[in-house]
Amino acid sequence: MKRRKFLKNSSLTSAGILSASILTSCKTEEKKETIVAVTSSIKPIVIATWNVPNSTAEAWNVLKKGGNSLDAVEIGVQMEEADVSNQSVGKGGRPDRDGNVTLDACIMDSKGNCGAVVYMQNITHAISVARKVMEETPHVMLAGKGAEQFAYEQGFPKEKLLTEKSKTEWLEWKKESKYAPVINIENHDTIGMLAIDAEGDISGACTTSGMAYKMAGRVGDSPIIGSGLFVDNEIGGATATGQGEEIVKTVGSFLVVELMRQGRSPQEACEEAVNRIIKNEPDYENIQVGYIAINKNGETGGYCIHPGFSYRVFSEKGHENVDSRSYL
Ligand code: SD4
Repeated sequence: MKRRKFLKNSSLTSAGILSASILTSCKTEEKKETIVAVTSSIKPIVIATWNVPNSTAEAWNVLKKGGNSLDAVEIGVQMEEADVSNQSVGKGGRPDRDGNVTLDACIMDSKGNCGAVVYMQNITHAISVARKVMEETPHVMLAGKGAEQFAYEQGFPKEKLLTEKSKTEWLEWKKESKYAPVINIENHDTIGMLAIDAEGDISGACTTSGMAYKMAGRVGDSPIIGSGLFVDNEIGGATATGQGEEIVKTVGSFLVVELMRQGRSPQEACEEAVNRIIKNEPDYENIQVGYIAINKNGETGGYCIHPGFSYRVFSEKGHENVDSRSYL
């Protein structure tokens, strides 16, 4: 059989959708010609943990103009970092038990490059410092004072992150100093975001102030590549929220992506990753963990231990908040 292949690329539509059709013409020995059309279309999409419509809308704006997924996730999560009413991310975040707001963030692009900052103070846009670590240094992760110093060198302004509201709540907490994170409240709203652009490239970002009233020096899953976030451009991406210790112990986001590589859907992969935590953690009823995932085809999924977790999806089909399925 002789094969001739024709590749036909359509141009970008106004909605930012790139579609490619591969037409394969097969000539049989009997000179009968059959045309097999294989159509694959790349549709930009962005998803994020929790109900963060401003962030997903901002990221979608980048994608619909033909921007790349790395810019989309960075600009998207910056919205939450700057929003002082979100007390789990950036400025306004709840402090550790000593009253210091310390930020963790990481970013990963479609080529497998990544950058992270951990335990960084006084800088609002931890995600952008993480991106600078990725792009401007030979390293993957900078911590504490080193990360802060690097941020100043890159031109980031020094800012006070502890707001009056978070300070008042912390002072109230200090009266008993009981460390008992309230499910879906004190560990709520860490933003993990995944996007696919018109080229089909996937990037992800994750940023948080971590668990409220954590020990000084504590770092969770969110800035750890493979735990709070993982992207493999051939397969898909995953990101996490909730009690970071459990996510780190199971290398959760990497696990979700590897499960998708083995053929699971994003939904099935998130469910299996949560099940692994439950299997090894007798105290799971007092813990919240949520995963979201996206695969190369733009299919999405999410799963968590306790009800109450949701994730935001923005695609050409619209903008919606999806209540995640849960184990309990
Ligand atoms: C952490 N995973 O530091 C983060 C907390 C979180 O929504 O997700 N908050 O463990």
